[in-house]
Amino acid sequence: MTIELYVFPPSPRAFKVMVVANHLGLDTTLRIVDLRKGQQKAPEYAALNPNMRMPTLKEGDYVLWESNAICQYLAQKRPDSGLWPEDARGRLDIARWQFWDNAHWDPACAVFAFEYLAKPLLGLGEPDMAAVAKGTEAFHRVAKVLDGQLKGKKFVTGDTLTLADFALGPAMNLAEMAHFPVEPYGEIKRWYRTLSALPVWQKTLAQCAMPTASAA
Ligand SMILES: N[C@@H](CCC(=O)N[C@@H](CS)C(=O)NCC(=O)O)C(=O)O
Repeated sequence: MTIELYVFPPSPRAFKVMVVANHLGLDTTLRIVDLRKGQQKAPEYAALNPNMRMPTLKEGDYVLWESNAICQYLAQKRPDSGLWPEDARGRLDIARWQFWDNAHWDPACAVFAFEYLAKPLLGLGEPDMAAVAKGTEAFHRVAKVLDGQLKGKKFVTGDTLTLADFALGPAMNLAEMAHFPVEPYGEIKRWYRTLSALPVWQKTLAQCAMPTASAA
């Protein structure tokens, strides 16, 4: 049975589930939810995801939302991948970074994505520099934590690629375009260079090019 992924591909939260599915070699069908057209608010979609946000996974009658939960669901289909190990402490180490993503990293990055990318895309006017200044403070606070964690490690939890990298890396796809103040963080930049050099990362980026108006 194919796994349906409801996504707006330009979003890092869509990229996150798409890159994990690609890495695992899972058979998926992408269903485009065009946020520019408000398709997340369509009654059929809201019936799947009452938050009226994407991504959402559907496999037969089973429906799951929240990108990091979707990544866990996908990874448990390929236990040998190492993305989501069986041992409790290894798994919790990764889950801790997924929670940290939701609570701290994603919201810090989202300020820049909203001000510099979503606003022009949705015709919402100029960036609010007061919001950017507040976001810059929040970004430095979290970036210091991630940069420190990455010292002496190839990936977030050690030398193995896990769901922690797939949770935190996708936001960095926007770093340059959305002016993330990432310059002082050499470890984050080195880690992201490694991720973005993965063939599966490049393949997913190519899939995530902005859907045209007729693609929905
Ligand atoms: N914590 C959620 C966040 C989902 C989310 O905020 N998605 C945004 C796009 S990046 C969305 O669909 N927004 C539509 C809206 O706010 O109307 C996840 O990781 O899945």
